[in-house]
Amino acid sequence: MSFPYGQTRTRVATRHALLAPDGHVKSSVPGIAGAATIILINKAMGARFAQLLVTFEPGGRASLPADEVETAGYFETGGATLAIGKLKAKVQAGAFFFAPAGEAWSITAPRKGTRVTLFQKKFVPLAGEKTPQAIVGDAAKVKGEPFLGDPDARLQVLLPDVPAFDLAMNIFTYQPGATLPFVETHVMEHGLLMLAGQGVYRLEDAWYPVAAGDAIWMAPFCPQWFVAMGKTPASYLYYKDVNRAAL
Ligand code: UGY
Ligand code: MN
Repeated sequence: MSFPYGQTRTRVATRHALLAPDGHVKSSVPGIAGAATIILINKAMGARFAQLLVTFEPGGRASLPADEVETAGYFETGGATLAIGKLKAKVQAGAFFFAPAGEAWSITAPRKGTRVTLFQKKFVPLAGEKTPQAIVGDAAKVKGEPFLGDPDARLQVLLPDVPAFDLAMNIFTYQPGATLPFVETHVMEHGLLMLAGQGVYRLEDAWYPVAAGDAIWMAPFCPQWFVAMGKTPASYLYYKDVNRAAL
């Protein structure tokens, strides 16, 4: 949707941002071809990770080298062939993956309109822990657990919650009227994509109406809270950095 008179819901503040789809502009990203790629969040914004939204045309591909960057991805629509090192799989909407630092990965043969979110960061090794292994999974097979006891706010933890991983990728689904139980303020940074529904997101001292397609950046210690509104459940995919030393 575009708005007349130069209006938009997009807001980029120093320590948080809301990116509404009407403001998207494509970028050319090395390794990704035959696709519309939107860099939603990166270090130019103040973040320590990148969040990309990639919508493939038929014949498009992403082919990223083995380097110090790790990637967690989620297929929102469509399907493709995914290869991470020696691991190869045909995936569909709802699939997720983790490509560790040091392994090349690719997405090929995408169906038209295949939309993938990528979270990328430089891997921070942990003494005594091996670099995590490649993962391909299906979010539909990951049980949503009640968040802090609330069965109407369910969290699917897509990647293993173990010290070797320095990032998490989760899906949070709220029934209409359900909320984050309190205003969270934490050291972990978030990148978020609204997958379905709508609601209101509090970021620092501002309250934003949000809906499917919106992306949000929350810097470390950005106070945050969400309420799902409307008549259908709201859900979002999000990234957070985890499991590393405070100093
Ligand atoms: O994992 C989290 O910190 C999550 N509860 N935050 C959020 O949904 N904004
Ligand atoms: Mn949080």
